[in-house]
Amino acid sequence: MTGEAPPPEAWAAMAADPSVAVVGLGGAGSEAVQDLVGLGIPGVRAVAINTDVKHLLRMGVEERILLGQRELRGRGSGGDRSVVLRAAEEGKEEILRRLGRFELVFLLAGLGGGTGSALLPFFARALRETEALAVPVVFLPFKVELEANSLRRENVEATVADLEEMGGLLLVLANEKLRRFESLPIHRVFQVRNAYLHSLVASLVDMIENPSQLNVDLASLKNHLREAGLSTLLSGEHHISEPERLVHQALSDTLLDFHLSEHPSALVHLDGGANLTLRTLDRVLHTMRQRLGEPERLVFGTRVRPEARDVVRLTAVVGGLKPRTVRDALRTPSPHGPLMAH
Ligand SMILES: Nc1nc2c(ncn2[C@@H]2O[C@H](COP(=O)(O)OP(=O)(O)OP(=O)(O)O)[C@@H](O)[C@H]2O)c(=O)[nH]1
Ligand SMILES: [Mg+2]
Repeated sequence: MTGEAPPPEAWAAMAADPSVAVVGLGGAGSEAVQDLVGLGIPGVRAVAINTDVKHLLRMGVEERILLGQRELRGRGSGGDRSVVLRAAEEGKEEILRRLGRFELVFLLAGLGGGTGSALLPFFARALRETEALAVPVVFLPFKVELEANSLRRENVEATVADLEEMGGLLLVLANEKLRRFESLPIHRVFQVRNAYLHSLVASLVDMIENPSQLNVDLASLKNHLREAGLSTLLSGEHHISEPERLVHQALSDTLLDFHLSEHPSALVHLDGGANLTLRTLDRVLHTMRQRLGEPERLVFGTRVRPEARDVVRLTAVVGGLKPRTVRDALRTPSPHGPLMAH
């Protein structure tokens, strides 16, 4: 045991201590973290880890960690995962000391380069030695980036295989899905994706951080994930008058890639105003059951916040996904050709 329990005077400080971290690994991951912070998630610690010092210096993130200083001299990995893994092994203890104290750690990386692709599964696995629940978030490169580059393709495939094997909660955002925004400038396209990711992260953090009437907390989430296998996170908001549309929006209007198996499971949380009734909850759960094809397990929670007024937010951790999820996403046909072609 670690000494005496803190007295009541210290409880407020304990409650204010961030229990969630969003960690960017490599260039794309760090940029996404920077966007998430810009959009604001109260009480979340932001960290960027990279092998590229110039990129790291550009990041306006609270904690920055440069890995592999001796071997790589801050110049990035050049796509070589093995050199990054050696650096990760050296920095492992220090990073686990910093990250292992959080309850929930989102690990973000764009796959295909050397740094993020190597670090993401490495730290997702290493964090299992701690109390923290690691949630990998991966951005899959555009197909055209992989077609002409076998090193990138290998990096993506190896990372994907590793993450699939680990199971648990995994968010996959395939760049191919962003083609529906192809008339926007490219940096804006990534911002749209990051804003979507922000809404997912914020709704999960809110679900586990704030007490509810029918409570779903971190312990319930961990329990659910133990049984659920490979899982994803969905969320949506809609006017209370149409609970069915709310479910449809969360399940269909998503930038995530996932494939349900015949035996999915779901942990569902509803957050709404004073007019959130049992009838609304029933309608949401009924629609959820229909859409998921009678899930084997359905856990739910609700919270009433009068300030939410007529808007209901649904957060769902859907499990029992087919393990080929990520590879399928990479095979998505590109309907409009390369992003930059005009
Ligand atoms: N820069 C950037 N790349 C993105 C973004 N989203 C997805 N990606 C993809 O992320 C992949 C990996 O690129 P980086 O993040 O730069 O690679 P890295 O992890 O820093 O690895 P190295 O630079 O090789 O050490 C690229 O193939 C992009 O397709 C984004 O928002 N910004
Ligand atoms: Mg890089």
